[in-house]
Amino acid sequence: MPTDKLKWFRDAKYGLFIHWGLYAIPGGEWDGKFLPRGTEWIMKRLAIPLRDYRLLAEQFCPDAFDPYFYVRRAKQWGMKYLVFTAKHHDGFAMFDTKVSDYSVMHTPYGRDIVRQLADACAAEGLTFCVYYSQMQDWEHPDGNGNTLDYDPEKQDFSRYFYEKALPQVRELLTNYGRIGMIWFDTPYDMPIALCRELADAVRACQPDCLINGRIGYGLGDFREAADNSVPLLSRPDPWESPMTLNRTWGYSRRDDNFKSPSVVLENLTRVVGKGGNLLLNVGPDRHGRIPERSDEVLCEAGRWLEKNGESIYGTSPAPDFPYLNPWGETTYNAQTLTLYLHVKQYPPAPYRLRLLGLETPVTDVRLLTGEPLVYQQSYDPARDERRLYVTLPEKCPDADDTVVAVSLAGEISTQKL
Ligand code: JFZ
Repeated sequence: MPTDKLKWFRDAKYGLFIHWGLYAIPGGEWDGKFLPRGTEWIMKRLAIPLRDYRLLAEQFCPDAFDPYFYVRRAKQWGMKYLVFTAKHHDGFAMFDTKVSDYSVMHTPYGRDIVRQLADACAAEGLTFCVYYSQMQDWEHPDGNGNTLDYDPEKQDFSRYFYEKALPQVRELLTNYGRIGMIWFDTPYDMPIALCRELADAVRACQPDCLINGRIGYGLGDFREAADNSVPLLSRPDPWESPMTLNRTWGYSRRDDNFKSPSVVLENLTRVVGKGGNLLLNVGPDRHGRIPERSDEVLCEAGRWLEKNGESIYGTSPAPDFPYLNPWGETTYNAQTLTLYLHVKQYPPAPYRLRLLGLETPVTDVRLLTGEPLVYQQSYDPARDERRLYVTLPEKCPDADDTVVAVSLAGEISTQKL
């Protein structure tokens, strides 16, 4: 069955997104102007002509880039796959491509970044995936998006598609070993026939390579949520939420609005509880260094995952409960019949947690660390209300997220309001 190829993705839960390209060099600043978010869009947003922007290639020489550092950190942070921007909207290839000179091979650095990351992932056992901007390309005369240097009236999108996008996608899927997923983006109004041709090319090269939802028209293998967004309801089919730690995907010299470890974990448990994966982004600087604050935040979240991973990996979509829980989120393991309560807002004395609407009988409640907890499950027939009360220890065990494991007597079911 073709659905099997999604298994690694379903189990992964947490991935590392890396936006890195020429835009890391200006880092959001150009000629005294500053871009507060989305620094990878600097060429377009600050209307930089291609002849000026492409000079950045002459400066590309990341002296601190170490693919093994990225890959080992991703593992330490608890992530199971890595998605790297092989080519973003600016059109610059971070890999060795035969169809264009606009690539990392024509920089002082001169070495294939995708190759090094692919090899490091293979050696370290992390699933390697590539991001490829299939529609927007601000370098090719016929790519979408560059209306400053090129006249849209004279553009022939299919020429760009057959000359650059399609052959580059084939290169990526042919020359770098197993690719777990290809991450397309901003399909806009790309003709559906070309989207189909692109998907067919991917499948012909690597039938098991997943295609994300942003190829458009539902041609992907799973759905991509809107950027930095968490759906309200649980979904049974696999999906992914791309998010960034601050307010930009590419490196920014000034943006230090980093999420705290506890907010990262809140997003992770929310997304995972609803059946999705969190794809969390870092933007390395011109040297290839990951911003220090990103590293700190992800290391702390990683330490939490090392202790509490059971409540994340291997879980299934948690059912929707009839009420929002003021204390936090829930995740669920359908194999072990365990419901995990992620307590972010620790209740004040008498340290009692309430969960409404759980129908399944509970057989045991304990902290993930093993400590048994006193609980009480009741049904009020007059109100048709099911309640579970759990008494937590007086001292909060983990301020970021204390996990309570609730063992159930059977498959979970919840009340609907
Ligand atoms: C796109 C890119 O333009 C951006 O630079 C970055 O790579 C990001 C991951 O993806 O931006 C989007 C795409 C989709 C939405 C928002 C921003 N969306 O659906 O809300």
